[in-house]
Amino acid sequence: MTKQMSKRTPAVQRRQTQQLAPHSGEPTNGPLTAEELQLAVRNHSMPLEALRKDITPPGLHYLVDHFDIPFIDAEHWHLRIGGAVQRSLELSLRALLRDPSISIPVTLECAGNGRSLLRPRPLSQPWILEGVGTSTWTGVPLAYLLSQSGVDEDAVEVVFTGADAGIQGGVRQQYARSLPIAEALRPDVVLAYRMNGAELPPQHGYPLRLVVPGWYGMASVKWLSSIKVVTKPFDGFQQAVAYRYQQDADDAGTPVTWMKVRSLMVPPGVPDFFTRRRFLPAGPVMLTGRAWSGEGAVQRVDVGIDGKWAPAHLEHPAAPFAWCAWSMPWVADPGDHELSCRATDASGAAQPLEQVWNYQGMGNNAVQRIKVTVE
Ligand SMILES: Nc1nc2c(c(=O)[nH]1)N[C@H]1C(S)=C(S)[C@@H](COP(=O)(O)O)O[C@H]1N2
Ligand SMILES: [Mo]
Repeated sequence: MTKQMSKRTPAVQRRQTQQLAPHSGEPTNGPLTAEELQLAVRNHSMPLEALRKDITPPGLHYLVDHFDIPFIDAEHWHLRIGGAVQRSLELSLRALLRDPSISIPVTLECAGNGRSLLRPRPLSQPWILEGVGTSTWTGVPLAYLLSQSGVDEDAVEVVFTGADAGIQGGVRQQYARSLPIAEALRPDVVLAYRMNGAELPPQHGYPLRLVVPGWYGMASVKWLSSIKVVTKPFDGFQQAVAYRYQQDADDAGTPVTWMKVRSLMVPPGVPDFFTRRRFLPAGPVMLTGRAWSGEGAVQRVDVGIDGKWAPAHLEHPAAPFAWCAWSMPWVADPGDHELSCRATDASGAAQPLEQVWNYQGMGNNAVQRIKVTVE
């Protein structure tokens, strides 16, 4: 096994993977650590009651910044497009604002969403279930700019580098990710300068970010400083080491790409402050939520009441890569109950009832379970 892995894993990548363990720690069943708390308060999630809205209201969209937020002076900022292109470009924000633009509602979800529910728990940003949000992104289609620069025939990927820098897994880096050329040329991949009609907030990538509809959030590079077309697959840390489905630290694994199918429910009733257990009166209640998938449109959502499943009513999404609303009436009878929801997409994939574990805690789309007390 080790031999086979070393054949598939470049030496530099293996060295980086080995460095991952001492810096982030082995998965644990122990209590939440101070480091996880520190990450959790910087990188906030979306309160589940915001699932009521098609578009997540300002400030409630989830947030993940690996390093520090770079505060960029847009007057002096330029986007560089180069590498395997016919014409290198250097564009100011003012120039980009004059280019053709699109506005597109997109549901973004962090690939680590659900991580802290895994047993054992991979140590990183300790998402529970709410690492998600939907915004309308406005900006220039990436394909338009790539057509302006002209892409060489032997191009295989496009590398996006952010202005934020730091150290992860012992490796000093600027946050950078790549996309296969075919994905980069999709008409709906956008270089966004507006979020829900307003200027991009500093924490969401001002002055310009990439948005890749359907992919987990790590692909949507914020604070873009350069775009480079390359003729060999990119092997930067966030591509080759982080964001992989691995069984252990030495497993080269497979890359994290499209969002898996998931549904979430607005917890009904009111919460207890400390435990967040839900309390509601007996009688009819409308259970509602949202569902999405990057791998194929959501086709059904089933709602489970104490393990008995029934299909929910499903609405059409506002756009192909925006979540859709679902609802199901329930007559709550007194006592303790467990509510859950489970989506199935056009690829035939359904959310698992039990966890599917991996070393980095990626793509845990196991069904949500909500404990309620009906009074
Ligand atoms: N430059 C840069 N881009 C980034 C990140 C980052 O740390 N730096 N985080 C990524 C991750 S892991 C996610 S899930 C999304 C989060 O986007 P949001 O904070 O706007 O919700 O941004 C991605 N783009
Ligand atoms: Mo993420």
